[in-house]
Amino acid sequence: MTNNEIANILHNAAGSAKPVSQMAEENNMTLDQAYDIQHLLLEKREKAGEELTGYKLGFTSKAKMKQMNVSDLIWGFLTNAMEIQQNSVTSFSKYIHPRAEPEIAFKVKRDITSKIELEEIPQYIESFAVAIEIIDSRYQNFKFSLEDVIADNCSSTGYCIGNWQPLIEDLNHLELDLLFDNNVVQQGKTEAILDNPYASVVELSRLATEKGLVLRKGQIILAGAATAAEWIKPGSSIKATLQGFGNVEFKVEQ
Ligand code: OOG
Ligand code: MG
Repeated sequence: MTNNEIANILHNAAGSAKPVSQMAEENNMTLDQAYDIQHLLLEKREKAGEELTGYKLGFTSKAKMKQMNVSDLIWGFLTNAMEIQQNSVTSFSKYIHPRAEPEIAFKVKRDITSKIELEEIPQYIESFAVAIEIIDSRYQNFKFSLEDVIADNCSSTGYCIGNWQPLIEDLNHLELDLLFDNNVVQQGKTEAILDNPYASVVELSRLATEKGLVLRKGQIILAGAATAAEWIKPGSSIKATLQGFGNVEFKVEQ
């Protein structure tokens, strides 16, 4: 299959909420090719009127790598159609088999055009917030190889961001939990994300600018889950709490 054929299958699977088979192995897909397919997905969404709002990282915590049995950092794109407003209601029927993850989001302060270092974070990032990501693999049984998941835009589906907070020097050692109907279902610590969530920004700056992409002022970055992901049940209230920095919540209707 051509890259565009694979991208069409994944694009339609997302649109119709119907899962498809993995395609990397039978097509001998390389990592570069997987990112090219991901880029075609972005073009298809842009053609349909969606706008790029930022990027996400995946497998930045050991809990996630272990859960999905994949051990390399991955990144994908986010669009405005994926945003879920705080305290709003989203419909379960839009998804195939959605999972939720507690995350930290960052907002870019100044265009990032090359790899930045940890010390430069305050020059390039203006704020952070507690966030929830909904991931919804387009593959049957939520099973994939590294190439398959990258081609599928790293399972990106939805994100909900809490109130933006001015940057603090050290984001480590904060409890970051996921709650369903106010019961804790996953408990994590911020440093589970690459030993320092700010390291996600550094990694993305390297990976994205290697591909010639600019991380634009105002765009958001999801640093990757601090814990394993939890299956979303229809009718639940999904909440993430970040110790000392509030929470973010939305509801999934039946
Ligand atoms: C891939 C996306 C992983 C994260 O935060 O680690 C991810 C998946 O598990 O489907 O979003
Ligand atoms: Mg995630």
